Formats: sequence, structure tokens, C-alpha cells
Amino acid sequence: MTTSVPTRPDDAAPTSADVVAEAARRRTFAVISHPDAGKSTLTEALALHARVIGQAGAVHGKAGRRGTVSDWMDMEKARGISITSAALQFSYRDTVVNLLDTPGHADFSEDTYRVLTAVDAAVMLIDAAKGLEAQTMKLFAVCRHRGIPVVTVVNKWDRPGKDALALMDEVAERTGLTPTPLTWPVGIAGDFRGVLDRRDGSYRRYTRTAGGATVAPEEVLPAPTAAAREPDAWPQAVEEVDLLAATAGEHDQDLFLSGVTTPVLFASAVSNFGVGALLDVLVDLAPAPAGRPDTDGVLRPVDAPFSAFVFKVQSGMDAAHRDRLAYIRICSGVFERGMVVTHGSTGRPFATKYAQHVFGRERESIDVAYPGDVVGLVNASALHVGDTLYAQEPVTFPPLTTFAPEHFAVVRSLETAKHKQFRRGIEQLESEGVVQVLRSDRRGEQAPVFAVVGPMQFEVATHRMEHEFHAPVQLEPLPYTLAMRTDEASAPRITATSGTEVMQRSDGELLALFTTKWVMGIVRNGKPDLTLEPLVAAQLA
Ligand SMILES: Nc1nc2c(ncn2[C@@H]2O[C@H](COP(=O)(O)OP(=O)(O)OP(=O)(O)O)[C@@H](O)[C@H]2O)c(=O)[nH]1
Ligand SMILES: [Mg+2]
Repeated sequence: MTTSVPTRPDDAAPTSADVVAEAARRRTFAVISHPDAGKSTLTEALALHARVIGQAGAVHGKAGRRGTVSDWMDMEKARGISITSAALQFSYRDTVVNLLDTPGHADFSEDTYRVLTAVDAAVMLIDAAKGLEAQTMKLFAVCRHRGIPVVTVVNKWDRPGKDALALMDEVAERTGLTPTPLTWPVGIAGDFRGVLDRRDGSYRRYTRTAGGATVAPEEVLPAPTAAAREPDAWPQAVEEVDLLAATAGEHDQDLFLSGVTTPVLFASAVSNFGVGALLDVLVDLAPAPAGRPDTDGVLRPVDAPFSAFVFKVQSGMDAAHRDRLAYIRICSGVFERGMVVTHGSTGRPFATKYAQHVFGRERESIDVAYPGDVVGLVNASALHVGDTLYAQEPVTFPPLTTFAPEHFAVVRSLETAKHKQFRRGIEQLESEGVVQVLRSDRRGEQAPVFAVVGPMQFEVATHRMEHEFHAPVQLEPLPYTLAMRTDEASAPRITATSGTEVMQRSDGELLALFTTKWVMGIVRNGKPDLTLEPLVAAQLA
């Protein structure tokens, strides 16, 4: 006779209800904006507020500050800009927050775009003095395209800037979103005293701390006390909030989630003002992870067996180990370290022995993770950006878009003896998506071509080739500005015209390069059967 042995509850595998509950308490979002609006500073302030770091690094402003937690590469520290996105995970209240700081510079927008495929919400930062800048608009367009709800933060309110009502008009007119301010500044830009909380009419008064390095103390005062404390600024805030009733809306959760409205908060990331309110808003209003559509558009629910996709690959994070980290976003099921999953693109088993939570440059081993979590897999050399991983039931998530490169340069090793390092470096940069690499028989293996969206990618690639792979290189710019997809049959007919070249990208795609649009026009003219297709349909536009 056989008896079934009841499993002890603490040994029990997480049930479907457990996974649903864990997913429900996760928030995964990216901070996006034009360069310099304060994304990395805000990221750090959020971590500071959640008490995961003791003190913010941004004490002396850009020139003298230590790098923020999320800006860890040498070049980023030297220039004070973010070159690559960074992940941070921490708990706040009963929620697990996965926060992705993105680079604002257009040259790195491919990286930002990949991050936006991995999040459920975005925080759009606006510099109070500059309003909605070009790159912010482009990133906002991506959010709209992907249906990502956007929380707007007007940052740098501690510095002179635009009028708050005018900024709301700008958001409405330029994004088409109806702003629904949750807080309203007390004190004009440059004289930030606190905010009027529109939800309960209270005054949240902030107090500056030295250099904004610690959490800013916050007092919550009822309206009459506020009026007594701020005889000028409070009535003005009240008056503006009354005016808002005509133009801006009230928060409505459904309209926010469907991308019709955007909640707005006012903040000063550098002084930690308004940062706690933002964290609360993200926990209370931002959506939890939901099922993700596969390539056929069929949803894989969060409680389906484990699935995830790689949205970023990064090496050189740890100078001592020179390892390579593949960042996955978990879409469904439970991730348990050591589990063997299937690597979608090869069908091979993949052992997840070294899995880590990432916190900027720091990492620690993790044992279990749930939908919405970002996990770093160490030395997962088989994994490439866009790859799917799954357990049990196969699934393929849509591939990530690569952008059409607009700058091209031949790369040559400066030290011929280092051809091994040279090859390895190029392969690595390519698999991370730092640059696209093109080759042709004519140019040979010694002279591959880097193809990029923005020229700063060349600088990053050159820097990393020398410092990380010990293979110094020289780049020789090529005169092309435009790349189109083509095929073998069309290639000779394209290169018959001068100002063109056909090269192969490592994913097998044949690219036709042109010096100008005009040259492409000549090539195409009268040859309707020629294969020339744009590389991405829905590029940031
Ligand atoms: N006065 C003031 N300065 C701020 C505030 N937030 C950020 N800054 C400063 O603005 C500069 C840019 O901040 P970052 O956080 O690096 O900006 P970013 O958006 O991450 O920039 P990229 O990553 O290069 O796109 C730094 O000098 C910050 O100290 C703020 O609220 N007030
Ligand atoms: Mg940054």
C-alpha cells in the first residue's frame, strides 16, 4: 500500500496564488528624460528615501560630485552623464521596487529603448527651467507606442524656472496627455518650500538638509497653519490649484493606466524634496506586472511557468572579475537560482547558477525572484539581447528592435599582436549592443565596421576596447549616413553606383550603406524590384 507523504508547508513550491501575490507587490519602472534633467540624481534620491543607501553622492554638483549609485562606468563618472542604463532593486513599504535609470543622451537611445521594453511604467522627468525637451518627447513617444503609463515629475524646482501652470499647458499641448497634478508647488521655481497635496489639501513642508545628502524632513500641516506659515506662497498655490480645475484633471486610475492622463509631482531630486511622494505614488498607482504577449500576441499570464527575456547585456562592471552580466526581466512564474531553463533561440538548457540582484554597481546573490524582477545572470555568454528563457511551456517574446545606424567607422587594431583581444572585444561590444558590427569580404576580418546611432557610441567602444579588452583601436570614419536592408540579388546593382557599399551585419542581415538620401534615390530610381527596406518601422520618431 502506498501513502502519499504530505509535503511540509515550508517546503512547498510557490503556488500560482503565491506568484500572483508576489507579482502584485512589484513595481518595475524606468526614469526617462532629456540629458541632465536629473534622472540619476532622482534614482539615487529614491534609493535614499527607501533607506537603502545612507547618503546621496550628489553633494557638490556635477563637477565635484562622486558618481551617483547608478553611474558607475569611468566615462560616466568623468563626464557626469549616464552612458548605459542601470538597475536598482529595493523594498519600500511592502513593495519590491525595480528601478531602471536610463541614459538621456540621444546617442544611447537604443539602450533606453531596450529598457522601456522591460518596464511597466515610466517616470518622465522635466527640468523646471527647460520644459519638455527634444529627447523627452521622443522617449515619451516610445511610452505611448508601447502603452506604458507615465508619471510626470517636474524636477529642479529649487532653481529658477518656468511657471507651474505654463508647464502644465506645455505637457497637455505637446504630449496630448492631460496632466493631473497630485501635488502643487508652494513657492515659485527657485523658492521651493513644499507642496500643496491636492489629494487632501494639506501642506507638505520640506526642510533642506546639508547638500541634500540625507532624506529631507517633511512636515504635514493643515491648510490654516500653512496659510499662517506662508502668508504669500500658500495663497498663491491655492489660487493656482483653483485655476487648475479648469485645465488639468483629477487623477483617474483607469485614464492613467490607459495613457490618457499623467499624474504630476513637483520635486527637487538634489535636495530630496518630493521624492517620498513619488515613491508612494509609484507604489499606490503604478501598475503591477501583468501577462506579457508572445510573438503571436498571446498573453503569457504571470502565473504561467517561468519565462523571461534578456533586455541588456553588460560587461566590465566589475574590474576585478571582468564578468559579463545578462539582465533579464521576469515575465511569468518563479525564478529559483540553480533552476535549469530553456534558452529559446538555441533550444539548449541553461543553468542559472549565478543569479544576482543588481544595485547599480553592487550585486548580491539571489535565490528567488518573481514577475517584474530584474535579475542579473553572471557569465551567461550564450545569452544575447532579446533572447527568451522559459521553463516547461515554450514561449517566444517579440525580438527587440535594433535602430538604423547613421554613423559608420572602420575599426583597426593599433597593435597587430593583439588580434585575439581585438576579436574578443569586438564580439563582446557587439553582443551587448554597444555598437552594431558590419563586415564584408572586401574589407576583411581585420577591418570590421562599427555602425552606431550616435557618435558617442564610438567613444565608448574605443574606450572599452583599450581599457577593458587591452586592444587599442583606431577608428576611421566612413562617409555613409544611411543604412537600408537589402539582399544578395540586389547587392551588385546597388554598389554599381558610387557612394554605396553593402555589408553584412552579424545577425546575417545585409545592409546597403549610402552617403546620402540622394544617392539612395539614384540607386532606387527606375528599379522597383530592388530590395531596399527601412531597418525599423517604429523607430523613435
Ligand atoms: N538644482 C538642481 N540640480 C539638480 C537637480 N537634480 C539634478 N540636478 C543636477 O543636474 C545635473 C544632472 O543630473 P543627473 O542626475 O546626472 O542627470 P541625468 O538626467 O541622469 O543625465 P543623463 O544621464 O546624462 O541623461 C547634476 O549636476 C545634478 O546635480 C535638482 O533637483 N535641482
Ligand atoms: Mg543619468
